[in-house]
Amino acid sequence: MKRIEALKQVVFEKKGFDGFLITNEANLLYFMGFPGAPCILISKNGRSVIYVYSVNYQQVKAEAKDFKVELVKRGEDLGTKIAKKVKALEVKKLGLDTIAGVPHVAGYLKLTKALRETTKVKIENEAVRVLRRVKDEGELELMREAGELTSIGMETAYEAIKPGVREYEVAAEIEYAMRRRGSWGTAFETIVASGVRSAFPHGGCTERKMKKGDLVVVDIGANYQHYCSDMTRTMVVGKPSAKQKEIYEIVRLAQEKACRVVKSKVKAKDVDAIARKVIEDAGYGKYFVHGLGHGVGLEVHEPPTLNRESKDALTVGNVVTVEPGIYIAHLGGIRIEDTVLVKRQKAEKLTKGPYTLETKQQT
Ligand SMILES: [Mn+2]
Repeated sequence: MKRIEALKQVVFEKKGFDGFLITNEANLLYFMGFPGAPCILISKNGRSVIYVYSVNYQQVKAEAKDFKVELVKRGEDLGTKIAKKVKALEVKKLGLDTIAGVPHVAGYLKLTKALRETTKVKIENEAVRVLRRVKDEGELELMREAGELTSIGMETAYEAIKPGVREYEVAAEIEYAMRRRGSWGTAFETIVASGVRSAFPHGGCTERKMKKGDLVVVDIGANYQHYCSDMTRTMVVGKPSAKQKEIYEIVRLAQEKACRVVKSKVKAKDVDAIARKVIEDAGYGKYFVHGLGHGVGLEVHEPPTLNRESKDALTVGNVVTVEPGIYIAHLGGIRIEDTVLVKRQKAEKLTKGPYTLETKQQT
């Protein structure tokens, strides 16, 4: 309920709305703590209402004690029902968040049409984002656990990678290890990209068999009670070559230097610049083809953004990734990534693992 109160403060006091409709899935999780409802309506002059279809009615009723729970009956239209409520509450200016940057189109159109004479409907995404990018202690506890589980997964990757093993087999070992220790699932699709495929930053995972000398990019994340983590290590099957070690060292240094400057009040683009400079100075600037990092929380990619164009400044309680990489088409790719918590001084790493190309299977 504290979070709803904080949202009311922002949207009603600062932004001039008198009603707000939450429809974004991650936002709903943030305010409810569990999935299962299509939307929440909050208003200045009434109790917050959770709308729910009959399939989840009992659960929501049991768990969402601070809300009024409204059942959307079979055959009843959600948009019409909300419009009626908005009118009854005499909401004049209704804010609305969106799903993946766009409003739920059909519902949005229906709502604006139904309310065209009584209520102004306006998309407002910043309000919840501003709240969500600063994690509270409860969230941090979950994110530390997600980081812990991810680190266990990575340890498994160091043990599983060897000549002849397939990418999906390594992915299965990783996910199994995380699950065994309490992970609720993965934060995103596990990446185990070997050989030439390691040069694709989002290489996914195929049936390719690993060969001696292959670089392998392993990018994984556990999900713990809906909170994500994100971590990458790069390994070599068998013994790394001098060239692979040389490039690895550049990426490692870029990552270390960037991690060291992550703290409150620092500009996100300056952190990107520090990592980029290490890679540029070594002559590999054009092979670092993405931004340095992104916020992590209920979603694996959320604000703030760490890249050259970012206008974000870091604040205490942000959780972000630091993930420089070098990708060379014929040679392969190397990326090192940790999820870190921004503090007043030195950042706290939520993912932990060795910074080495060498697997545990040196045969
Ligand atoms: Mn990432």
